[in-house]
Amino acid sequence: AVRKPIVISTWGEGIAANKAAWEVLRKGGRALDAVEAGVMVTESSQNCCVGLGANPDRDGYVTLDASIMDENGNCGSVAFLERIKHPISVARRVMEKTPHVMLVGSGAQQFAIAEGFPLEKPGLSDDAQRNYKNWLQKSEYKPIPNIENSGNPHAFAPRKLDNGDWNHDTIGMVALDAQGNLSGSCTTSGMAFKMRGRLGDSPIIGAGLFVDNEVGAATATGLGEEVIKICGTHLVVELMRQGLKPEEACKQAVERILRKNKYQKRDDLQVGFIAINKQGEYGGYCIQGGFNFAVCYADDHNVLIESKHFQ
Ligand code: SD4
Repeated sequence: AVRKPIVISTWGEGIAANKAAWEVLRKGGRALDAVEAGVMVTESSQNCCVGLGANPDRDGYVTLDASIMDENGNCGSVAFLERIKHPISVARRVMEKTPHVMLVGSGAQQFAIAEGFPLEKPGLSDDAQRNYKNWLQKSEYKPIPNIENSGNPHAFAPRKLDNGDWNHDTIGMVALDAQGNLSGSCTTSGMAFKMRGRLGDSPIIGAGLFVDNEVGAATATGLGEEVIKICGTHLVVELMRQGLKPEEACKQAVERILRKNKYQKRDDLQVGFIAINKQGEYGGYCIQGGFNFAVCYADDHNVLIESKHFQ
């Protein structure tokens, strides 16, 4: 039997995001509406690391990336977007109201304003301000692995940022609705203290997010550069097309990244994928322990699962 509707999303914040998505799905709503409503919760959350409250780039500006994809293979994305609270909704407008797939930077911001999105005040949240000040002391530019809790003795110890948040900056969500249609969303502030202008995988269709309504849907988190290099979520979906279950497809995509890195243990390398298929089966896989994802398919079933990781 097909398990539907179902929604899954990355990290601990996925629980709250799933809740909002579930409100749409349980009433028979469209997966697209669910994945937008879901990640908007994370974008507005004050104590999280996605959206305008997040850590800035190394020049001190918060720049946001987001993408969305529907059951018809339509997609929209925004990148390097500043001072707009809900990049995911702007991405959806790009998909629905323009002949384009991606808008970036000031063009994306102009479009958002023209669509009625408020231009928020510049500046950093108190937490981000503090994190940035700390970072400036050394101004060290290197990725830090995204980890929530560490089951892996070889991985970095779990880390909390000064503001108490776990160190990750993205939410990705994929859903199957009661009609059997798939959609997905992904929204991020990108890697903290990234170079100005840097885009990660999240706004790139086929990297941070991919949906094929015939097969399944996948989203990614972690070091975006590595996800882009293998067209990560497109690969996961194509592996499911060949018959792999979601977890196995995620695992093979992770192994592709590791193979490219010659299986060298790199403490700065974390990538996690999650995926669902048309049957409502789901799974995830990551490089280092400490990646969780949230799974919801009933009013009383919204749980955090620790992803398996490379050993
Ligand atoms: C990026 N993939 O911009 C994002 C970062 C991330 O948890 O997932 N952080 O590369």
